[in-house]
Amino acid sequence: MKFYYSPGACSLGSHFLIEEIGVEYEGIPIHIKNGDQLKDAYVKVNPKSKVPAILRPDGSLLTEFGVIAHWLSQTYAKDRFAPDSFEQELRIMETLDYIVATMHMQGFSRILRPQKFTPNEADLEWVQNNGKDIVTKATGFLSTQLGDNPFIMGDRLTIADAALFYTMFWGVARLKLDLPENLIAYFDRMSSRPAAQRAMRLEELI
Ligand SMILES: N[C@@H](CCC(=O)N[C@@H](CS)C(=O)NCC(=O)O)C(=O)O
Repeated sequence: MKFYYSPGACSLGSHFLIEEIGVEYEGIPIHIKNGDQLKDAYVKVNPKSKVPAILRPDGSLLTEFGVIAHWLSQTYAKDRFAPDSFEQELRIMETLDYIVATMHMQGFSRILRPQKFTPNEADLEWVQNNGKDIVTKATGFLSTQLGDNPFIMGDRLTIADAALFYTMFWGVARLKLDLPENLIAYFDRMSSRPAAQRAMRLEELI
């Protein structure tokens, strides 16, 4: 299995999950800061020009964070990640999708890449503030959901934690946003897990 990632990008959440599950893989860095995702060599692999992507043992490519996480967990660690019920499965997907589609794509993207949302230099700060508002609302909601639990879905690790881990890597470690205390403590706990330490070390983030 080949795993395509960019150091510190959302693929960090997939990297964490792969390490947590303990499956064998070859990690291939695609440096977004150098535009590697747009170069022919990678476009041939993934025409979407995005990370994460996984070239599976059968030679087929899988993309999209949530789909990759679902495939990894159900293929390599089914017992550990099996939801207790259909309702719980829905809630895990609901949380993961909110983190990726709203908090990451709508919120953090505006903070980290404001130039993608406006051609006007004068609007960049407005776009970033708009992104901060989206992240503030999302983290407020997720902080309430987390409460005093160790993980976002309660007392066990799920694929939604892989999504919350990479977004909190941005919010806590990289941007040092003013976030709810339980989410900061959550990031500290998650990032000290051996799998997170391995993933961050391989991406040269620590
Ligand atoms: N919907 C995709 C989004 C992936 C995505 O936006 N990845 C970013 C890195 S965090 C990327 O590859 N950006 C490169 C670019 O936009 O040129 C997913 O869920 O995997």
